[in-house]
Amino acid sequence: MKKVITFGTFDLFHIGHLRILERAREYGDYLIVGVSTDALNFSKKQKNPIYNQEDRKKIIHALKVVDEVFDEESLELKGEYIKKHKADVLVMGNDWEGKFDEFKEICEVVYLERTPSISTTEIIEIIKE
Ligand code: C2G
Repeated sequence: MKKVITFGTFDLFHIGHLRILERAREYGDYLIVGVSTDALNFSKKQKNPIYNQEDRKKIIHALKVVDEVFDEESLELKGEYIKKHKADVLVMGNDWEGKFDEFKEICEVVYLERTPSISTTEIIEIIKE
């Protein structure tokens, strides 16, 4: 079985999130998703996500293309997560292009094009206006 792993916050779940998960799943036959905890998100973006980590995980877990979810507690643990889950492929959006090349020693690393014209940040801005 070929296992694929990917990571993200997936706040205010939208079509860009769905598309990357669908495309990630096509790289293997088992998709594992590390969902950033609220604390990790706060440390990255200095703000809390709109949806808490348990709700974000429930949404991701309910998707047909997702087989397993877990808490991504730290960006520094990515190598450990890849090894622990025995992932063959790491998939990330190309906003992270080149950032995870060090893991090419332990698995295949693939960056996929982001879906244009949609992001959680933009959705929040539009609603605020
Ligand atoms: N994404 C996409 N198209 C968009 C928006 C997002 O393909 N229009 C992808 C991102 O490239 C990422 C995934 O969806 O691969 C999740 O995006 P975010 O929730 O923004 O994830 P982020 O906060 O960048 O967390 O360890 C890495 C982090 O956990 C990634």
